[in-house]
Amino acid sequence: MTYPIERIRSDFPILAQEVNGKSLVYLDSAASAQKPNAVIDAQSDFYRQGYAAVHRGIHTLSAEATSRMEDVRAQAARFINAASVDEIVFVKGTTEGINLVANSYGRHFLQPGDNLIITEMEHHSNIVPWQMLAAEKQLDIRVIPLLPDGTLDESALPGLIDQRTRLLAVTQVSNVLGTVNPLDRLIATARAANLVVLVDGAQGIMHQQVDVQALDCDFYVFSGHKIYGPSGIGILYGKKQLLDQMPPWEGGGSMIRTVSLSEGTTFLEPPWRFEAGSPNTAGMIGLGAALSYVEELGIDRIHRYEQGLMHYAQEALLQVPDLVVYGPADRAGVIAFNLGKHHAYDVGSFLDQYGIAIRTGHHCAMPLMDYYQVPSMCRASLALYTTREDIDRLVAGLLRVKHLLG
Ligand code: 7TS
Repeated sequence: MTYPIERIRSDFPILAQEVNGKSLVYLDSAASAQKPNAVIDAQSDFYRQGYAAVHRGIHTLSAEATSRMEDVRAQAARFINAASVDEIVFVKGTTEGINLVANSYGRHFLQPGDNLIITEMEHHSNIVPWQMLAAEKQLDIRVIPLLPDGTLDESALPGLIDQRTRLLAVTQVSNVLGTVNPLDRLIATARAANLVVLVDGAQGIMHQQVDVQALDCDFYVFSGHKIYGPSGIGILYGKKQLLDQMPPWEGGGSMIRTVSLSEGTTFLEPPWRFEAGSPNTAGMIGLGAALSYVEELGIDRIHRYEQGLMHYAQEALLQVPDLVVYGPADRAGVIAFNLGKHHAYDVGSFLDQYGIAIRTGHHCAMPLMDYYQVPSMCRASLALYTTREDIDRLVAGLLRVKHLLG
């Protein structure tokens, strides 16, 4: 069956607009993806017809909103093949999910003198929470280094692990290089040493099938807004036996069993123990619609389409003189580059004038910029609605910038 790109594009109303007098070429989906009507409508219908506070209500709208929230939890569990719906915690996004693990699991189970392992390609949100924890608990952070081709030096991992290593936190896909990390091998090595493994799925979830049981990771985190859902909602998957042992991170309503001023508080079981306060219910409903949208199209089909497009982009970009592309040939979703010695901001600003939206800067991966010894990079990212015409416009835009700037 051919990939229904025209129909797909018509599902995303924003793509039809002009920016700076040119039809929009949106190549910034890795930062945040656009939303299909199904997501926009699910949220606005909820606000128009179904909105009420969850958990606390006896009235019909409240009970229905609660059951819709729990339906999305079950849907998310199926989407990543979690063993149980109780393993799905609603969070604001990847950043909050990682902070939850660092503050709950990390603070409770890691002891001064312990160490944990990250990689040189992590997004700041999979670095900074661990640095904050390390400072508080006197932990050592060890780093799997990059190789010049933008892959991880896997061979370094066994040498980083010792008796005091407790945890490995690694991204599934680099948000800058598009490197798809060999999670199966990294996790096998970590498992053999009894490490707990957290996978940052922010750039992985939308490009390929994820099966947390097959991966055998302990935690997997992703953001709704990168998989065509709303911002402000995400999922933390945690293995039940770990979540069960973890103390709450934030306290408040909806996460307690009893509260007594004299005897203190008892907490609900996971996942609710980790969901203090009134949640982003509309966001959850939008996320459910987004996961349904992706499921209906088929993640394997999306994967094949995007892979074909990526090959096309890699070939097409060869036409641009002095373009330096970072990262391995085998990549998912993103392609980072610099145009000669020109600053990425200059290149991005020119492209914006032509209606082409890319991301420029350090991409919240300053250690990776340090590795390549550049202050910034340009990054184009692909999504299920990206076309060859978008790539052609990018190439033509870059050729024009090159002509103008020299
Ligand atoms: N991890 C990775 C690998 C990411 O790419 C991002 C966001 C995050 C974590 C944080 O996700 P959040 O939803 O909690 O913000 N990445 C990007 C990006 O590449 N450009 O803008 C945001």
